[in-house]
Amino acid sequence: MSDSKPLFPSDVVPGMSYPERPKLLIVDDQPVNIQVLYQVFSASCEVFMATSGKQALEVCQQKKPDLILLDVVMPDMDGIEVCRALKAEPESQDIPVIFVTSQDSPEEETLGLEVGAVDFISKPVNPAVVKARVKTHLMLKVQADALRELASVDGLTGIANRRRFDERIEAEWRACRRAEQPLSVIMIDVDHFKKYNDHYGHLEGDTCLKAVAKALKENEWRGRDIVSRYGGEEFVCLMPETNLEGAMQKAEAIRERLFKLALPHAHSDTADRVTISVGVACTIPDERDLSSLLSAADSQLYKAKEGGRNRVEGASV
Ligand code: GH3
Ligand code: MG
Repeated sequence: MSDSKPLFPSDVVPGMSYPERPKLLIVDDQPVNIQVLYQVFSASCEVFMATSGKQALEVCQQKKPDLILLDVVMPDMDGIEVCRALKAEPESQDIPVIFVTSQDSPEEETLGLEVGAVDFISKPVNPAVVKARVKTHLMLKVQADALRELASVDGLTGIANRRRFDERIEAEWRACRRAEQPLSVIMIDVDHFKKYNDHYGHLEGDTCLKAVAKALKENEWRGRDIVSRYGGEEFVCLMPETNLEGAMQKAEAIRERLFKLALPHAHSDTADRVTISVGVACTIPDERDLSSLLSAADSQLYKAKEGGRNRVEGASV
């Protein structure tokens, strides 16, 4: 039954990149059932297997599969519970889940769809049917990912937008709270930007913002850091598992980099060029609202402005 043809022809949708070997997780407490599905997909997909709900969640965390074929009836944690758990976590909620079930009652199917599954397949599986359905849902996943990506990018500068930042800070607040690690925020505001617009015009203003975004982005960031446009001429960086000292160093490097870029600003009261003021805040997340961290960064930014601009201020909260 197994053939080595890739799941997607190379030209399904121009401009969309489909994974060459999508990662598929097969979950069933009966190894013989896994075997059947393995035969169908081993040639075209990278296949991972789990024989319990708990193991399935572990594999998901480690391997980040593109799609899950999930048995409903399993001892201990059943498929419905596994699906609920996956949909409750931002990291796994977008992975499509297809239930594979031997008892196809409408009630069970309804429950499965309600907890977030995208489809149902009956056992014993028909290889052609399961392959076709998996392919359909993998394609939809790629397209949904592309849309999500588009929705999280700032149109002017091409860096992450506010919406993406809000999502990330919420997730990292929880992650750092669990790990009892510090979370830092760097808030950046262009100095005298109103005068820049007034003097050079709004289009030049836009070009300047693009250059600032590029300079920010080009710093060396760690994997979980994000640089985003917070709104107008304000930018914000998120640095998980980074203490105040580390974030202050980064902030100072950013300020200096922009200064050295020497974008002329003839009407700035601060320098002969475009400068930024930077506010840094760091905390170990707890039961407080994450807005406490953002308003602390904002206060530090205000302090930097008051203190003469083109400078960095920071505090732990
Ligand atoms: P300060 O040094 O105190 O930050 O002064 P400022 O002039 O930078 O601050 P203010 O908040 O008074 O003005 C911000 C200006 O940024 C006003 C607004 O027109 C401009 N601005 C906001 N978004 C954009 C944008 O997308 N493009 C352009 N060109 N200008 C923008
Ligand atoms: Mg400003």
